[in-house]
Amino acid sequence: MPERDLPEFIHLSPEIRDALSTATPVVALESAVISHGLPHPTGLDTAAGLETEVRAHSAVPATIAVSEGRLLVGAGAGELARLTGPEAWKIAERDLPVAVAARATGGTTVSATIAIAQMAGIDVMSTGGIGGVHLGAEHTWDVSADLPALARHSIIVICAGAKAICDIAKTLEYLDTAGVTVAAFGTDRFPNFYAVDSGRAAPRRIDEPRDAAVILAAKRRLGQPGAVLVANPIPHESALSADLVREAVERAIAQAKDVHGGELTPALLNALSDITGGRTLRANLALLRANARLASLIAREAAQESLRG
Ligand code: PSU
Ligand code: MN
Repeated sequence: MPERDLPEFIHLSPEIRDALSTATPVVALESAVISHGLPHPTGLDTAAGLETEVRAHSAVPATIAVSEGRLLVGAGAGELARLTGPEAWKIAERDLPVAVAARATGGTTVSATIAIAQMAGIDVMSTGGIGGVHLGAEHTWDVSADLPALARHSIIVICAGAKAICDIAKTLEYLDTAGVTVAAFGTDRFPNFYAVDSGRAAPRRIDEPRDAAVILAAKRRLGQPGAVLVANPIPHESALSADLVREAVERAIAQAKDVHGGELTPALLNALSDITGGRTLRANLALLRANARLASLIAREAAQESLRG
């Protein structure tokens, strides 16, 4: 969408405005990881580290967040620091209108981040793990809003799979039904966040950053809405074993059995870190960084591919 048509409550930083108008590669980053996904102040430090990682690979980071009802594309360090406050909301796509109206401040999840990124004209977004279909969803109906959002927004999303607390088989089935294009990077297996292999085959495989850009361009020319989801396995040296992850997830779910809604994911991630003596947290940081790096390489290709022609 041309920028002049953007609603008045969306604010692009001068750097992002300039980058988009000169076809400079841009990588959108989420901010729920600062407000809710990681302990404070690790989340804030990590967000700064991810921006550095993107710049080191010749792309411009656009961290997306909500500040007093303004949807920021390229939020500054001061604005991001406010996300560690107790009043910060966890903002999914459906919460955006309420956040605007209530002039709220908060971190955006994948669903809200890609909604805003698409409006701004950004083609690539990087996260740790997408939300998915939760284990036990046949009873709780807990399916992350990230999934239908991926079916609606035209963007490349780089992740290490779905969060380890999800039912990967059901998550893959949902993505199939919803028409989300899914490819693992450099592997035939669908990764499992902290672990390299979820036990499921990846729907498709790509081996070059350019492949992701060409696929999104083709998806758009076919008139298909929705995302290209690139599943990038955690680097081997940082990966945890599938058994360790499975046992920790079982214990975390038991600990958080009375937590529901948007609070559940942050509670489970915290419990996992406690149970594993911080090993899941260290793995989370490593995969976030690896995804930001791959996203930068893909953004460089996307900036060259004529994606919006
Ligand atoms: N994965 C993580 N840490 C996180 C999230 C995902 O390792 O903090 C966040 C992302 O912002 C994702 C959101 O979009 O959790 C999904 O939350 P829910 O399951 O409540 O939809
Ligand atoms: Mn949920």
